[in-house]
Amino acid sequence: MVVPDSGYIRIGDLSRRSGVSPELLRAWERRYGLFEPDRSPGRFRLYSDADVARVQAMQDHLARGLSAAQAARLVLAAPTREEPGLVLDAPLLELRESLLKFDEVGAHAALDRLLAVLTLEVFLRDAVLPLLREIGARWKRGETTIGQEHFASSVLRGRLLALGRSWGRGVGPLALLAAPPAEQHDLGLVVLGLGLHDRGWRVTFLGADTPIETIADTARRVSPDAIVLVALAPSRLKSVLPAIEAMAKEWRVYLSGEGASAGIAARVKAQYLNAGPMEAAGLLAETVR
Ligand code: B12
Repeated sequence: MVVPDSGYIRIGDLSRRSGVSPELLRAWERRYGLFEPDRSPGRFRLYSDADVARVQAMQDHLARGLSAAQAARLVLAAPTREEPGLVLDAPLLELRESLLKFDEVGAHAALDRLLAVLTLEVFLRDAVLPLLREIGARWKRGETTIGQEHFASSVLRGRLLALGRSWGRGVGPLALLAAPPAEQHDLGLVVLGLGLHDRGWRVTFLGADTPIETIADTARRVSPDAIVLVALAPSRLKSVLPAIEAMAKEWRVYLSGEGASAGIAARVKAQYLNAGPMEAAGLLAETVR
């Protein structure tokens, strides 16, 4: 039996901290044995920090499209992270909670803590990207409002762009990064830019919803070593294929994001960057020198 104020939490707190309803938490416990809570003297279930981490891991796997049963198998197979407040877990939970509560100051404090202990690569790969995907998955399930999603992505975007301040400075190869008309998702491009800058590249960032002639015009002005376009839906590339083909005759053009494919890239003689933004930074740095 456990003393209630010894760091253990009740199911309502676990639910509030994770954003998962108590009913679903009980279902995960019953069906998959995801937790084995201790009991308070009053027979209430008491959950530990390791349980909080398990819920978080479960959410990450679900956000990647796994079924609940598959996700639970992976979580149970992973070594338990018993220690609370491990480098990533506590500030990441704090960041997520702050963003969902529209608490900008709290979110920046959590980001400060993460940035103080993580390398840029780990920060982006293990904190920012999984969080964005989780927020997207929650929004799709109706658990997060559009306001929460917009707020979270704008706080994160601002912070990431601040990390990219002066990424145009230096002497390394230059990447021109843009999303074509109607494509609003540019966070992956920002992450790519940070990954490239970390590898000595310079970045000219045009971002979301850029007219295709503007991308070509900018390329003529800055002479990039690579142009990377991102699209999460194929339609946003298909409407501008002739212009991309013309650009690919003069520059090395890479197409990325879920809307790109090897087929589309081949049609316009561009390269298909079949990777997430962090891996893409490594690939580009390897191929373009
Ligand atoms: C933040 C966000 C927004 C923000 C974007 C802010 C910004 N400046 O980027 C706003 C609020 C504007 C937005 C709008 C919309 N969004 Co949105 N959004 C997201 C969210 C939460 C995060 C996106 C993100 O940056 N992820 C980080 C990227 C890097 O990870 P990823 O998405 O898993 O991408 C993979 C690949 O596509 C690839 N990749 C993606 N980008 C890049 C970039 C580079 C350079 C490279 C190399 C690779 C790469 O790498 C990843 C694999 O490792 C996602 C949820 C999610 N799953 O991510 C939804 C999501 C992308 N959005 C979605 C939708 C439906 C919309 C809207 C249509 C909603 C609406 N009805 O208005 C609009 C579309 C607007 C438009 N015309 O573009 C869907 C996309 C479905 C689809 N495939 O088309 C998602 C998946 C949500 C969901 N679960 O349904 N969104």
